[in-house]
Amino acid sequence: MGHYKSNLRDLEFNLFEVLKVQERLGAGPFEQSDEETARGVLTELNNLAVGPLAESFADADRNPPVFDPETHSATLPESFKKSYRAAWEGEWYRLDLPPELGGFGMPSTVRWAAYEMILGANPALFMYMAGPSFATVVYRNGTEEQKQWAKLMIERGWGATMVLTEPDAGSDVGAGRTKAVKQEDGSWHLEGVKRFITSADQDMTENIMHLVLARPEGPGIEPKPGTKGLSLFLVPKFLFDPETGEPGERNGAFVTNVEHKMGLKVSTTCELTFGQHGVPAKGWLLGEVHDGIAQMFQVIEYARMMVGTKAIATLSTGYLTALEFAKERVQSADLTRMTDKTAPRVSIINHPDVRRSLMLQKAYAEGLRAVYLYTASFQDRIAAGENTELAERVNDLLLPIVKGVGSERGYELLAQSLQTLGGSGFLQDYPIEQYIRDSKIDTLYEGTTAIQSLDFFFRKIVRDKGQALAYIAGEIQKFLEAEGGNGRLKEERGLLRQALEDVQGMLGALIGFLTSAQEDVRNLYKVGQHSVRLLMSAGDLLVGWQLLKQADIALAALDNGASAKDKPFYEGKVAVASFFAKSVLPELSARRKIVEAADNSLMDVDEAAF
Ligand code: ST9
Ligand code: FAD
Repeated sequence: MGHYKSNLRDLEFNLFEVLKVQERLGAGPFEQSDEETARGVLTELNNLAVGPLAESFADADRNPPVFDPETHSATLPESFKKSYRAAWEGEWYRLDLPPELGGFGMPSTVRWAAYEMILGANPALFMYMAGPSFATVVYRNGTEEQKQWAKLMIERGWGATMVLTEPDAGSDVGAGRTKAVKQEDGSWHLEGVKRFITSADQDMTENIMHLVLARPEGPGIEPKPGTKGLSLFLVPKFLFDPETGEPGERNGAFVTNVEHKMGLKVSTTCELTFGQHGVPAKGWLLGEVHDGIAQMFQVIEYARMMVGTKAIATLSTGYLTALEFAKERVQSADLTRMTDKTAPRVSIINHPDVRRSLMLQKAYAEGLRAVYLYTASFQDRIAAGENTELAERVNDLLLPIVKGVGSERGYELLAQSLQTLGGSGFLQDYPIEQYIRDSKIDTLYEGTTAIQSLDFFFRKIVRDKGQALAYIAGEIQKFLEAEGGNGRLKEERGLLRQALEDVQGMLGALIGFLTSAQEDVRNLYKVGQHSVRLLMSAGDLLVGWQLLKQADIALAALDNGASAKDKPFYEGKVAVASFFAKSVLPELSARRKIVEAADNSLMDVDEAAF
């Protein structure tokens, strides 16, 4: 058995008992699938994930890729390649493809539930499988010829990358300087250095298609500053026969370094240099429109969902590892008999503090899972053409929560998973230390937490004129008014009502600062000081709501005489919802007070005084 502990029961609960995805299957874009196929996909991927995919997780960490600067190539460990082959040969990448590219027509909810298991078992493996998924973006935006390339990318199993970051352009993508000079044959020559590019070299696929943001130059092209002046170019590692895809000459995009990292070591993080090794780096403008940042955001939105799901998947396996340990490890007497030196020693799950920590881990692991699957349910609505405009807005609003809150809480709570194991948690005998190292990246790439919080406030709330947010607040309100659970969990509903008011209060304060910035522009600093607090609080509100919604369903299942096997599962749902409402949601009132009392003294502190 590998390291990975999946939670298939909870995934199925979310999909079939909470979101009721079966009602969507068999119709419209999901015509090809039914409940049995969906359950079959989950079961098969579960077996694959806990088995062959998880198998190389530790080995590939201890024996990371080797970079050869002479040949500009990275060699991956054999154990990892074996896991990759197992995933590839199962053709699981087809889950992500539309039917016209050979996909299964499976809804986003089922897909992300399935991906959670791959991401929990071996996240880098999922990332190396980006080729077919990125090909769909090429297909959607490309010329007729590029649509054919997209098909070749899938058929021939190429790798793919997203190439934005440069040494001086990280969060600020618009500061990028890599340029693309137009050639007479319609192609472009790229020049510049990109940094931190995931999967930019590996020895598992015959070719790699780089999706590169660069500044176009040439006759008739007006330079524009910032992100709006960037275009998206397709730059293959090897030039290829456009009919067959057969790789030919080496293109001039060379990996010039592979970083040594804290974690996620088997995922190559590369410096990628264009046009500086005596060979031009040929690229082709995607779709012949200079709209690179909008095109790249189609990839970024997917990747942000992936990063959040990866973090939540890792927290879940961390929690289940801690739980198993806590049931077995015997240490100390029960607290009520602490003075009795002859009292029997108990397993540590009996200690109140261990319970508190485990229940908090469970709350975020299961609550955040519910949040990402709820988000995916709006992607299902978009695909089904159901109230598309609103569904897009809500999906957009929720993405920074999935990515920003998922990654922050995942990392924070994994420290608690490790703590549960005591000193043993610090050892490489258990996977949690690697989980922590591998998941730290989730708060950083695809937009740091601060960037997510600014996106959440300025773009997803203010620019949206609060429409998506009003929808979510309305849904929570409806839940509160429905008074489900036959009068049970009343106190918890009151706490949720208060949490909703607190988040609305924080938001009101930030909107006030934004408005008053028209008189004193420095009031914007107050927004900047508290945007992460707002994002994290909105995340807690959603987790609290989703857990209570699940508790209602669990109570009904218990009332209907749940099986002996299911009883503890449903009881756990009620317990965790109550625990979270009572021990986390009240914190939001204090956070609201902090936000409402915001001033700019922090901004007045001299740099030398830090
Ligand atoms: C990275 C990659 O970090 C890490 C992981 C790689 C993994 C790769 C593989 C993953 C996939 C694998 C799939 C495998 C599947 C296998 C299946 C197996 C079974 N939403 O606000 P403005 C656009 S990559 C949508 O003025 P600034 C929009 O077009 C590096 N669009 O921005 C907008 O125009 P308009 C990641 C958005 O001030 C335009 O941008 N790096 C959004 O110029 C300008 O907007 C980052 O993420 C949005 N939320 O620039 C950078 N926002 O307004 C982080 C903007 O007219 N920095 N647009 O609509 C940012 O995000 C900055 O906020 C900024 C600011 C760059 C956007
Ligand atoms: P900076 O932008 O310099 O940020 C430093 C700090 O300042 C952060 O805490 C940040 O939150 C804060 N900060 C910056 N601007 C603001 C602001 N306006 N307001 C508030 N705080 C701010 N990039 C790709 O293009 N493709 C990839 O495949 C890819 N993979 C990666 C893999 C790894 C392992 C790593 C480490 C990075 C990868 N990246 C990739 C790059 C990644 O997206 C960037 O590292 C990230 O966007 C942050 O940029 P930066 O590292 O330059 O940090």
